[in-house]
Amino acid sequence: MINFIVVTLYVNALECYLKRVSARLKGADVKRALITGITGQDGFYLATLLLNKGYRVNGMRQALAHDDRVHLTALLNDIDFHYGDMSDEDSLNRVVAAVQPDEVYNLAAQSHVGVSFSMPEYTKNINGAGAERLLRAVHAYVPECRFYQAGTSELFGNTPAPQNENSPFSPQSPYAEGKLSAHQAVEKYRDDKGLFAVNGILFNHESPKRGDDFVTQKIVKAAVAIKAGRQDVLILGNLDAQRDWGHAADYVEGMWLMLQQDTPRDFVLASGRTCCVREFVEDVFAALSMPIRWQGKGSDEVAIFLENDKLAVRISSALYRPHEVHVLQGDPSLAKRHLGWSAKTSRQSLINEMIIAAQE
Ligand code: F7E
Repeated sequence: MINFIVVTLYVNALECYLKRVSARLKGADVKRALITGITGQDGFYLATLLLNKGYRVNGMRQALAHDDRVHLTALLNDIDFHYGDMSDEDSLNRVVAAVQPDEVYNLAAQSHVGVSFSMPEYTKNINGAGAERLLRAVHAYVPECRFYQAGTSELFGNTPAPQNENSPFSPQSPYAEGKLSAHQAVEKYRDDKGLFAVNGILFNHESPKRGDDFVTQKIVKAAVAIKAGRQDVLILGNLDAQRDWGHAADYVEGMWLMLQQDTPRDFVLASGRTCCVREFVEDVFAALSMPIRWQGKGSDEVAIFLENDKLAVRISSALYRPHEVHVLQGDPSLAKRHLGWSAKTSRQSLINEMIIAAQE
């Protein structure tokens, strides 16, 4: 059995490698993709998917003092990188004109909702005006190109769950305000200018590549460090927030599918399930065989390890957001019907995969 699995993995890897080599050799016949924000979590999974489909993948990256391609190490030789920035219209024009992409995936963003309250102007410039700059460049240089905009469930704010494509938007943060203007810019370029442009309204999606400041990765890495004796306690903000968490690898498949349709249309991608931060914490500690119990209320709530009564989690009110989005739970039925898409990875498998990666 093990031999069979090893051979299958080997054949799959060989097939992907041959597709990439043949894509490089075929040159002009091959589809060209441009991914902004390629150095983030979704950039890694999307680049991997497109390379395996034989695309020529171009990635836009910022000129930073450090090499920000750490997630992409395994793919460095397969991606063509271009310097550019969502705040710099000339750079976007230059990159789009040089690449002549068939498909653009705009994943670039200041993606941290909490940070957006401290940097509202910057966030709106990158997430909102930046998307419109890129749409302008695409419309000017490659009007036949298909355009994917990374939209977000944060657009719904506190609109009652479950949220779908018809639920009203009610942004609660500068992050969501910026994303709303990007969403509207996509509609404008699609409806008024005939561009094949779509908004993917994606609910939270995580993976071992998730940044350390997002709550899932923060919980997983802290729990692993506590187990290894490298950290004492996990400090969190609002435990009551409910999120619909899926695996990023599943969601990039949905992005690609949206651009393969006959007509452009916006879709919600979500698992359809939700749980609160508190439950996610319990699941992570349980997966590490370190069960906890909760006691107290509000900012005095704590979690205690059952085994030794030691403190596991406490709250810092500094980590609360000025405005919170309370319950996000997506209804992905339209994506299921039209794209044949669904979120395959369970929350438990996601947690297990993140734990294994954090332990390496
Ligand atoms: O927070 C609560 C926090 O920062 C999730 C981005 O990809 O998904 C992500 O945005 C929840 C919030 O993600 C801590 O208040 C409690 O309610 O992991 P997060 P997010 O804000 O949901 C959406 C769909 C996007 O589009 C975004 O780009 O967890 N929470 N304690 C905490 N959150 C953080 N970060 N840190 C805490 O200590």
